[in-house]
Amino acid sequence: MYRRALELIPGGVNSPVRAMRAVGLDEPLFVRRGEGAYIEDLDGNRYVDWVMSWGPLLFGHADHETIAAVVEAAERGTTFGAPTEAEVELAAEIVDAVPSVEKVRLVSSGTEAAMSAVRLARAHTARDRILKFAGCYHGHVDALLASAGSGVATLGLPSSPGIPTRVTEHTIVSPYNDVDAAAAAVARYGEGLAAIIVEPVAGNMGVVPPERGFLTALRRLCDGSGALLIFDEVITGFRVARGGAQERFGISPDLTVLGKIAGGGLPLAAFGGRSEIMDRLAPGGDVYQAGTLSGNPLATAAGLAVLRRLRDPHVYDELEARGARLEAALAPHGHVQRVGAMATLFMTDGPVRNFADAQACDTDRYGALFRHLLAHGVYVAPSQFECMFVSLAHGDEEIERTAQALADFDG
Ligand code: KE4
Repeated sequence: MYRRALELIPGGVNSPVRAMRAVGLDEPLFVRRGEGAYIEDLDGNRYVDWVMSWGPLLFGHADHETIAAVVEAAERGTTFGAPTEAEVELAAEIVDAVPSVEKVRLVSSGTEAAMSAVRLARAHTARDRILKFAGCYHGHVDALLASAGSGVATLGLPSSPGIPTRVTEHTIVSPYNDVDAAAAAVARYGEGLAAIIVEPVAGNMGVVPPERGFLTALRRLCDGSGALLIFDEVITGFRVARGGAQERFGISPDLTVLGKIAGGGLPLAAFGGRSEIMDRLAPGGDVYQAGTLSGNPLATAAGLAVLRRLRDPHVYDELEARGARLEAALAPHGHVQRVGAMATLFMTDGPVRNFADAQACDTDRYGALFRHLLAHGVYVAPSQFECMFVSLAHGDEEIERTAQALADFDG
């Protein structure tokens, strides 16, 4: 199947990390089905799945309530390109859950949501510059695919061919968890700064929690410079708390980017914030943003089937308890960093405070760990720089299987 895929799809995959090259495999896993905390490959092998499609599946694969809602919606049509009641209901769930969001626009991917939030911030402030943090990923947006130049807080360099340098010249890249560097960047570029965008708990360099005072400092730097604070909560939204990291840490951003869990596993993402900012969007405002499948009836049905269940606070007690049990199982095998139901086992003595620390991990050893766990029926992220995602489908049995496979690895 991979040979056939390679003839038809670049690299045989529709997203690079799936190729599993970062963990030393020359052939990726092809999944036939998922069920609860498990996936099954084309050869019928079953694995405890800690990737869970990179975060969307808080109730596990093929969760019955979600499937039933999608089937019921599909029987009434799959897309209309016109407003539906479900879009309004999903918007209401998001507004009710996420403290800083008064209005929300639904889109189809996290990339689209981040791109739109940046455009809106630039319009609202009539400024061009964006400050982002090395190791944070906000989708493959031209302006945000910028890596740090030499030095600490520098104008970004395109991190991919095909991106004009004049696009990333407006992007400043600073080290995560470094308040002084961020303050220096704002002091140097602040008058032209439209926004600071940050993963409030970083997930794309492995789990790197914000150190005490980091998010508060970013809020203060935005207030002092007139820039907007954008929280990219595509991973953390509805995961680290019902109201995301902004609820957990008590910091209020100006715009929030959401995805993954918000769509219940279907293609849906969103961006939202105060009405005075969001109302700049077309058609009422002059900032253009659009999408054929935005608010798609199947995705909104899946999102509603999930988000409505998150009103039960026991959900987060359970996620925290299971996350803690996973952390205890991982701890003897490396340096673990966890926030709620997202964790990473780093091949280092730790701590991992930023991207440089993460890059210093023994990625060869992580690759060996990945291959060993896969051979023992446990599927973790095929990259050291990703998360393990705990769901309500992961119980003691799945954690025990993982602990046993890990014990064999060290043996
Ligand atoms: P998508 O465009 O992939 O839906 O979302 C982009 C995005 C935005 N913001 C954050 C914080 C994200 O983590 C992501 C996407 N996450 C990656 C894995 N960490 C998706 C996996 C992939 O690229 O295949």
